[in-house]
Amino acid sequence: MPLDPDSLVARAVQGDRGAIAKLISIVEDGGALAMVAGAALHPHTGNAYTVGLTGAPGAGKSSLTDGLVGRVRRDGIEVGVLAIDPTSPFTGGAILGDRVRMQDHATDPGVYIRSMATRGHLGGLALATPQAIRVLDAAGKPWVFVETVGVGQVEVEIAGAADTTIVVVNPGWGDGVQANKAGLLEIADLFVVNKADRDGVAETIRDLEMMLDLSAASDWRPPILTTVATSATGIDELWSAIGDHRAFQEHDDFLVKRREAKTRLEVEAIVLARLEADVRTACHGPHFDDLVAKVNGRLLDPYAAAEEILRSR
Ligand SMILES: Nc1nc2c(ncn2[C@@H]2O[C@H](COP(=O)(O)OP(=O)(O)OP(=O)(O)O)[C@@H](O)[C@H]2O)c(=O)[nH]1
Ligand SMILES: [Mg+2]
Repeated sequence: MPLDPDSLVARAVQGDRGAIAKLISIVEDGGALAMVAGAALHPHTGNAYTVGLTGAPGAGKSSLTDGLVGRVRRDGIEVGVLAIDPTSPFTGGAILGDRVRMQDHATDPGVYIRSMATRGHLGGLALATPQAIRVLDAAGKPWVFVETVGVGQVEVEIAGAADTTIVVVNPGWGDGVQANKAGLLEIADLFVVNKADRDGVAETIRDLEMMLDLSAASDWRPPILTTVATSATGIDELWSAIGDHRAFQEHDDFLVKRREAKTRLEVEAIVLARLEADVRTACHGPHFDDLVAKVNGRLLDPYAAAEEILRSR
């Protein structure tokens, strides 16, 4: 298959799965080709509605996504799924068998499922994910689900960048201090207490309600739903709650403003990544070594050394 981004984009727009796969690999790799592909993609985007699902490892994000995909497909709507896996060094586009429990949909031409891992380039997954979403958007998927493990800051940010963000918890979530609780509370548009077949559902709902009471008032109070993903219980209600949140945002320009804020953050992150790359280049090599030696020899102070680097860029 030719690597020319323009022809890849033209084919992806027609729904060509090979071209979609190739383009996602290109944006996942980052680099010069990713920039060319991004430019070619951009005019074809802006139609997809994105739903982020995040939560602790094993909370049931993939099972819920699987249920939602099934629900969406019953209406004949096409859907794309990105499973972001920061723990894996690379995927080569392979579906991570166990992590993505969506084998049912693997042969459905209306569903495109892909897992993504960082390749260690600047900006990493935080910059690659919105570009991969744009590939699926350009390919005509009206809905894109993005699953991330809500452990690190970056993953929470990726999930929070969606149009609707679902935070998946399990009974017992309120017990003890958990990393990122506040971060997850902040990005949630909807809470799902999954594994509701286990004990402690009512307490978890009560804890969540209390935390919501304490957080700053806003126009949308995240509803708390309960599901048993393994038996598809509560999936219809979840899909309808997603629809409610979408309708709420599409009224009164909330979605337009949210996407504007997201674009602002994305462009800022790209600038930051480029500047970071510049810093790495500037703080490397014989000139830099020489300045460090001078600082250590008390011939120069660290600020003067930094000044010289910035001046000689
Ligand atoms: N009892 C019970 N088990 C569930 C439920 N939902 C998911 N599971 C099980 O929990 C395990 C993890 O489910 P996944 O859907 O892979 O969870 P995940 O959040 O995607 O996991 P990671 O991607 O690895 O972080 C699997 O063994 C599921 O079968 C549920 O509602 N009840
Ligand atoms: Mg998963």
